[in-house]
Amino acid sequence: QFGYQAWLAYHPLADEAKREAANYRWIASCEQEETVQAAVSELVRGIGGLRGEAVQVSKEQEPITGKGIRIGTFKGNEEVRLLCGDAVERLSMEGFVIRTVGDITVIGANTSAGVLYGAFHLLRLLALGNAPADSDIVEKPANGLRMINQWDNIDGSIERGYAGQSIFYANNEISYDSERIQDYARLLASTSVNAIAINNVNVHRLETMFLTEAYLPRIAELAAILRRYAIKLYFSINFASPIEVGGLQTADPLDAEVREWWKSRAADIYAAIPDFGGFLVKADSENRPGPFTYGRDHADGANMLAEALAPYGGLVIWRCFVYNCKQDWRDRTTDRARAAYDHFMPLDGAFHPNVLLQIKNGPMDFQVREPVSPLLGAMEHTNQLIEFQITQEYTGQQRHLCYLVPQWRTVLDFQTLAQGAASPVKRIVDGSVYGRELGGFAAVSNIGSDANWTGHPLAQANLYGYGRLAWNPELTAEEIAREWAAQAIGPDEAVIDTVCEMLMASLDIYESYTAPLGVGWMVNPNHHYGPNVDGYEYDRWGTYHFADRDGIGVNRTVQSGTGYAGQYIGENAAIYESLERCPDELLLFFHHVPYTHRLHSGITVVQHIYDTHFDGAERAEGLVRKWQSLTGLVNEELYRLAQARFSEQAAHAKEWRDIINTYFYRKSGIADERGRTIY
Ligand code: BDP
Repeated sequence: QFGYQAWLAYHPLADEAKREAANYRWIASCEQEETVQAAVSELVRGIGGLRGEAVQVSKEQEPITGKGIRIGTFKGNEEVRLLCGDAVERLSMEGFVIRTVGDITVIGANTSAGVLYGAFHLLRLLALGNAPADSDIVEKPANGLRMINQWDNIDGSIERGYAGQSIFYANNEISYDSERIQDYARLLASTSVNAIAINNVNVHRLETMFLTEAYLPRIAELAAILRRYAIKLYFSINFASPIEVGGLQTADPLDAEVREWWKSRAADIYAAIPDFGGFLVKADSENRPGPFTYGRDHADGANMLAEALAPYGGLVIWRCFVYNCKQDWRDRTTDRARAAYDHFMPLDGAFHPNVLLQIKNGPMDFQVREPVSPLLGAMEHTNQLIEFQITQEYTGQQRHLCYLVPQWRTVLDFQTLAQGAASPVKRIVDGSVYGRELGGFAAVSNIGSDANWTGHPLAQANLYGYGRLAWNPELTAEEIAREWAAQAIGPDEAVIDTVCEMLMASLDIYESYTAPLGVGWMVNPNHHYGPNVDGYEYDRWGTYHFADRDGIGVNRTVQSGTGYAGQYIGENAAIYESLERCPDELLLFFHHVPYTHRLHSGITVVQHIYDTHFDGAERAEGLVRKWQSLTGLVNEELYRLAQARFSEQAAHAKEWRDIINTYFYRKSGIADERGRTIY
């Protein structure tokens, strides 16, 4: 079956020179430590697959001849340390060295995690045929925390999951196939992920009990599988646990009994899982309990938990997705886009050192196009994690192709102007702009029990790309696409070119036939799939386009709108505030304009809507033809699976086109300049 091995498929190398580069005869390691051993087994598996011949594992003492690998930590393997030379001095905790010394390639690191990353790095180079004959590589991750959030529920369902059921739970039990979890851990670790929160941020009744004896032993077993791959386990907690689990009268974060209760829960958890990562918390959001109930703020809530976890080195990851989901649009200060900043900016500096704020990439909710959250970069004295959504809730639900790495790159490269022009989002979240020790990436996973993990086989590229960017946000979307395609699909250059072209075009195609000019939200309520222009327009979720017969868009200016544009720093605020300067792709996010308003591109807003929707649907059809050109060139199952999705996408893109175009034609009464049929 195609896809289970994903980018760790290790297709045999056909090219003679590339095979020669992978021609290792032996691997030597003298450490029993489990993560070092995991690294050794990965090398055995990977090199064996690439060269189609088994590689021998050897103990350090044996005489070894021919080309081989020595691998280990500097502390545990003297030989490795010596071979790594002065690179040893330059390494961070998770970094690694790969060096060729004669016949030997040495992989060395300060920690076993670094050793594992080094092994995966070498394997990637070999699989891509990029391994230099003379390696002298020193790598370290840009971000300390590289986290995955599972939105899995204990009943086996996954909130916003599009690839089957949970691999962690079934029938209201923690229930899993250890091998599958291990393979997931391998996939994650190979891209650099080092943390995972194992349950949905919306914590239901049974998951609230995770911090009790009823569940901890089983969770500890999960943690043990993940630990081997250097991944720390976290779970999401329910802020009202003291009441729901502890039988207390209150969950008030300033109540002494409540604080004690959390401290003893932390003691229990760490007794079961000594390296437990910490808590992920969604509070006072979409009907979840939180500190507001007690008249306390989010720093009070987070700090209470932080105090309980601090003695063990645990972290509190506190989400900033806090807004009023029952708002009244007539009150302009309740603009949902403003909410995270309004709630959290005043608390800058109030959080304990082991708290990180997890901030969605945009101010709304993972739309195909949003501006960058103005909270990123605004809080000088607070640790920040950026949150992406790998699962394609609003971007085609893994039925449409939508390669998200280009979107993430745009976000990461955005200049916040926090400290002048050298403060892009990537430097904010890695902690370097404000000299913060903790920071990084979090993202909602897109996997499930489907044999190929992600449903749409090409959606694997998003999971892969996420981890790669978390390690190195300088990698381009194109490089990452090529890496994924070559490793997952195979080494045929023509195939790789076609697949990359499709991946690289996909975000723009999807944006074209869905929501125009940054307006977002034209989807069916609840499940969020398919076009529905007014789906959210007249309810209280705060997600509006304000289209009427005269115009469209949300006025978020300071001068006459909600004031949201003013949350940005300096020139950014000025650009978004100005109708003339605001970039086209975000125009309707910041301004309400007549349909006849001319964009920088020279065409009117309504004509832009028509053009992009015709064009997007056509290009979706083009994806079907592109994929057909790969008939017989890729694995049959892969071909069939993707083909079905591309056909569905093309059909649904037409539906999007027709519904959106018809809506705006009837609202505006303005005909398509090019005379195409709109009903
Ligand atoms: C939204 C999802 C919802 C999540 C929420 C969140 O629709 O299912 O619970 O985000 O991030 O995108 O908490």
